[in-house]
Amino acid sequence: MIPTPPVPDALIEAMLSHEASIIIGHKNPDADCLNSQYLVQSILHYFHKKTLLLSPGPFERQEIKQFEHHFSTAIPDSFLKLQPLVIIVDCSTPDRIEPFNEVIEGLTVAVIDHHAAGTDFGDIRYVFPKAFSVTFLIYHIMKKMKVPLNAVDAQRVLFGLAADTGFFRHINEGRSEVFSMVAELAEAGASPRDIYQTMYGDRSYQSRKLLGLLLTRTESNYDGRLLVTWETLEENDLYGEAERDSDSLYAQLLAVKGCEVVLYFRQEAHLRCTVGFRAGANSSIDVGLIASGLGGGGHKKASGTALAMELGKAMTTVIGILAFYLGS
Ligand SMILES: [Mn+2]
Repeated sequence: MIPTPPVPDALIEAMLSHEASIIIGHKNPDADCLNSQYLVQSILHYFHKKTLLLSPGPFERQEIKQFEHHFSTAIPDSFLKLQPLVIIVDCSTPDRIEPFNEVIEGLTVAVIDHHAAGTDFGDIRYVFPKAFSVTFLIYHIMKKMKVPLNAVDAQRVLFGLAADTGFFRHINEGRSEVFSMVAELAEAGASPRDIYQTMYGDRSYQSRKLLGLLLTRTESNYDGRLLVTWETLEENDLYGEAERDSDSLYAQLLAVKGCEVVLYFRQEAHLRCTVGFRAGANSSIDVGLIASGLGGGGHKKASGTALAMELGKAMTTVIGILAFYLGS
């Protein structure tokens, strides 16, 4: 196992000494981010503190739509007057919480995160890149603060862990601490089966058609070491975010023998493309580094960025950069 660093005393003191807290997650929230926000709220409610969940959204993806109504998009003046503590989760750079980064100026900021790259921002930091999810770190906070674990919170911790590990399949040997935690969560009432269904089930017929289309058009580069697929603006408009199942797409393409990196381009507007990067388990290529060089970010095996380019240009540019790592 890899030991988790102790929870900073300053974080606990700040949570207990502030009457109110604003809990912020990154834009384009995922399951780890949202569940982390809920868990921090649970801890603070246990201590009878006031909380505000804040998210830049959007909540278009199928698996998170249902949570949108819990999250505010602005901070009421009455709440700001309480001089709240700001707790930012799952976020490695302040621009990921725009437009809230300006509103919170002057307040004490705590950051709980597990990204390797990023900016050293915030007054109090509990950041451990080797944690598989932020919910994993928050469970440590709950234990340290002696907050009892109920079934709902156990499910949230497990959901974040499952989401950020591709349902545990990205975990290598020597990480028994994760499974010790899973045992405790299961004992407290968390259901891996229900989380699996939420993550991979309940998909529309259209989403399978889109997956088929993206697999069919995939192009192979550098002797099959790089696989590239894309979605045009028209397709992006037609299928929308709700039908997207990137995790399944990446899993299928990374399963190809010899494939080291998968790129998934999506044209979102005339001059805006997003690029998703995934690296295979045995690849030494750090796609987090490549994405951060392009103004994005993420992890060693999974990252993303957005480029102000049309699709063809974005593809040529990024494939060209990959030549440096894969080209012969
Ligand atoms: Mn995360």
